[in-house]
Amino acid sequence: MSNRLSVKPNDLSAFWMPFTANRQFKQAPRMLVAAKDMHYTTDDGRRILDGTAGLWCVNAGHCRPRITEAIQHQAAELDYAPAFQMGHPIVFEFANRLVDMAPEGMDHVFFTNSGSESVDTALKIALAYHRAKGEGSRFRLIGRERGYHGVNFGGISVGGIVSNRKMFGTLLTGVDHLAHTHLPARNAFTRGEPEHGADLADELERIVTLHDATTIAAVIVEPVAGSTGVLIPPKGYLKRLREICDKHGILLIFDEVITGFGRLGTPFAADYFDVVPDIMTTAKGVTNGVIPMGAVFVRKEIHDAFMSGPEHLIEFFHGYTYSGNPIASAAGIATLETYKEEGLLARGAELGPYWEDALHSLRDAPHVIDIRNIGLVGAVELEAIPGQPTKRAFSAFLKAFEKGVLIRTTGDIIALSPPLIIEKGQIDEIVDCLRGVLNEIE
Ligand code: PXG
Repeated sequence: MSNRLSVKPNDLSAFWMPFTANRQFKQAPRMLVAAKDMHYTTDDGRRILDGTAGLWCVNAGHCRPRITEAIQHQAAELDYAPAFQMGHPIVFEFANRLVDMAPEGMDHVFFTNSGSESVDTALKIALAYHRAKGEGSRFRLIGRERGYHGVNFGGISVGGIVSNRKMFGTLLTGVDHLAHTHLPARNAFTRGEPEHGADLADELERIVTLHDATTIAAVIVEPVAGSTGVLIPPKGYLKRLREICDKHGILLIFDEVITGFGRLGTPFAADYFDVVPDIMTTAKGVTNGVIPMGAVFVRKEIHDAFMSGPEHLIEFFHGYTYSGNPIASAAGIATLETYKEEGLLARGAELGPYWEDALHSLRDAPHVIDIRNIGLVGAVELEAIPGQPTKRAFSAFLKAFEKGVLIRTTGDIIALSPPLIIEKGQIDEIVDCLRGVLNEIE
């Protein structure tokens, strides 16, 4: 039966929902029917404060007129153009604007449709780059425990979230993992970057010694690990990784799908930590989450290594039907204009101290065993109910939704990443709601 006019609980079976407890949801659906700025509206007419920018993507807030209008206009003017061996002006314009705001030297951008595709694209660029340079023996990819790099086979191979990997066979071969950087015994309740753990980057030297540098193509990490529950890199950790990669000719890939476009109060995490990677994957905030799109930034030398051979030949055998789609590009340009006009890429830095104080005021609330924050990202880690991991945080999620605030949970960690347009009063609202939730749940 069509769901167009009304959605009733017994109409929900056809859609197999992603990363969802389908049976629980379909018994008690949580339906969003509209959104504006910092709020969603539910099908029963309640306003929900968005504490997660959708899924870490709606950085400028919801239904922003400039973005909506750009999409409407583009859809009426040029809806689709072939992406291979043809071009359209707006995607070139968008690429130029992205490169202008990217860290120094990241002069080229390859478009995809999601974070997962950006990651697999970046891994393929890394492998093909070494081969183009005559170093085809560099086939290994190094990820990190607890890393999230989307759900495609490359991404789950270098990723380190067990439940995302264990059901799916052998994955890519030739992959190794660094240790994660979560050291609660030493770093719990740290404000911002933790003091302890930079030495964990030296694990890369151990991996290099084991496999030999000439077999390693790239290391990929999230500068701040998001999905696993917000793990902030120890002071100096990323600089150390950069040094070790440089020493051994290994490419460093930052997966900035969450950290890109202002989440930390700088355009990219590379700016925040003052560490420039060789390849940077983005998605989500590149179009304010409104139209699916991803963008992979690469350094000039990497791009240029492909630009050899006869000029009529394709240099890189990779791309998607919707790479640089005109409507997504229009949404992207309007998104960048919105960020610029409203100073949103720096707002995480302005509001950061207020956000930090507000979050850490929950330190004495029931069940809380750690609080972490950076930019406009936060995590409140709860003690798991013995024998029932994830249950307590999931109850918190349901209770917060009931009370009118959208949060995300992963394991027993509450993750927060509001739109960058959030006001101080709304930060208080989120924190007050969480305090109420923590007092009420078991
Ligand atoms: N890399 C990183 C670092 C991500 O966070 C992806 C790749 C994949 O992006 P796509 O667009 O393929 O989903 C992500 C996605 C959460 C949550 O609440 C995080 C993501 C997606 C959905 C939920 O932690 N990150």
